[in-house]
Amino acid sequence: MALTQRLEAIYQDVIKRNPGEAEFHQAVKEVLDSLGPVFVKYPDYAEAKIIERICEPERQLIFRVPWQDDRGEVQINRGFRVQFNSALGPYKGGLRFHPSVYLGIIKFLGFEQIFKNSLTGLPIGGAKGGSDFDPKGKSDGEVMRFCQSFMTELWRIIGEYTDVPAGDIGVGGREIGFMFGQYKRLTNKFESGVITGKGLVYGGSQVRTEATGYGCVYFVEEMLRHRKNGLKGKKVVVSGSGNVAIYTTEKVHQLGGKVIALSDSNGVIHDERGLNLDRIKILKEVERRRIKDYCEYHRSARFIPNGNIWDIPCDVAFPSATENEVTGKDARKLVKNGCIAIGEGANMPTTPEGVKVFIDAGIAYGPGKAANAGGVATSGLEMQQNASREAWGFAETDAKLHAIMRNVHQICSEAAEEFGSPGNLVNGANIAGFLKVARAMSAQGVV
Ligand code: NDP
Ligand code: 2IT
Repeated sequence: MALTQRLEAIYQDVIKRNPGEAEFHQAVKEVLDSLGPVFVKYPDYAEAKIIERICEPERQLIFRVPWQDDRGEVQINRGFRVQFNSALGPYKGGLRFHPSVYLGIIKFLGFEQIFKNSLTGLPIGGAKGGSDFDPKGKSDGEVMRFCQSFMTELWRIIGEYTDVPAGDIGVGGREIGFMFGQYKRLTNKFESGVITGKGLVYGGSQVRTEATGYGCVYFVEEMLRHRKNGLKGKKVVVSGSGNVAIYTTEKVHQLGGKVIALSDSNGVIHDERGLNLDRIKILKEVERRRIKDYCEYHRSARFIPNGNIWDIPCDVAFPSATENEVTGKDARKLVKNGCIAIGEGANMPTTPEGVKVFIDAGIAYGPGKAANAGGVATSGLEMQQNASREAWGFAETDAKLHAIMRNVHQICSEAAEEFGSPGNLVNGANIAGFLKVARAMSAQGVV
């Protein structure tokens, strides 16, 4: 069978075997579309059906999560953990708590995680998990009871050498603490390396909170540096107002750029004079409020209910909320308005049509699996510290994160060049991420 037909057949088979999982199909297609030149150079990988094996998760768990709300009413959610690939190390990837979660979302995220984790250069496999639980509007007690119930199922299949969860949308330091506490009770072990994103007083790593946002900005700065440019003086738009958006904003400000807009699922805040990050941190991290409340404190800012953040002209954009938040139309608008760089803090935030617009326009485009790898990379650094019972300082850990992001950029650029699409970091990330996993899988036999 000709190569393109073979790749198309693999894709059709994925659709057939995983019906109704549109996001998973989308993530697989993007990777398959990059791999043609790899199979020309390495026919052995096609022969050994490496890609077919990568598309099939090694193990998937779906479980009931019952808990009681503050009124004593019983609530039932669904929990997931997809252990996708362990060729490079223990399964590793975050947990997402959001009402939109279903198997197709967890599988797309787990699939992306395989390649992302490979790009970090650290010994970690790929996984993802989560629940359709909505933490919004829940009390601390409700969140704790939910997390304890979730871990009461999950603990059986995780472990320092097996599978190491962390945070994602709706899962931050509070939730990680509750889950670690329950794991400790169930196993009677203080197994630090079983989960990352822990608090600093009980085995967490410096910079993990900041890592995804900082890392994404380091990646964009690197793309711009190669174009003899930088973030200094740039007007920047960041979607979302969660963990990734906040620390993207912080690093952009440190490097001399100005973030003029942020958002949440209710709308957009915009201030051409630049946003005050201290206020945003208080609203979001301490008080757990909505982004529109920012305008109570800053009269020059306006709130645009249900607004489209990509309509706001900017030099650099960081989509940092959720999947498929940048459509083809949005991408055309960004390019038309003079945007020169995109750093994807979120996972798969741009639709395939939007990706094509960015690539065709030749702007600096950092796809999520490369640009947001700093979060999981610093989780890997947390695992290293836990294994050696060390705790590194902030500057030391940040320097390691910075070096990793520069290396991710370099290996993606080199792979893009070597396989015939110089500057195309989508192909570069998919190919560089794939090759390392493929080498490890080949060496480990038919598993
Ligand atoms: P948070 O829960 O801290 O924040 C999520 C933000 O995105 C909120 O502002 C939320 O708004 C918004 N958002 C989420 N879902 C939607 C939606 N369906 N429509 C509109 N807005 C939405 O999550 P993170 O900041 O941790 O994650 C953001 C993105 O970054 C995700 O794609 C995640 O997978 C990715 N990522 C995260 C990493 C990490 O270390 N945390 C690492 C790598 C990638 P609202 O409050 O209104 O829901
Ligand atoms: O998407 C991601 O890379 C994350 N949510 C972080 C995963 C991790 O294990 O730190």
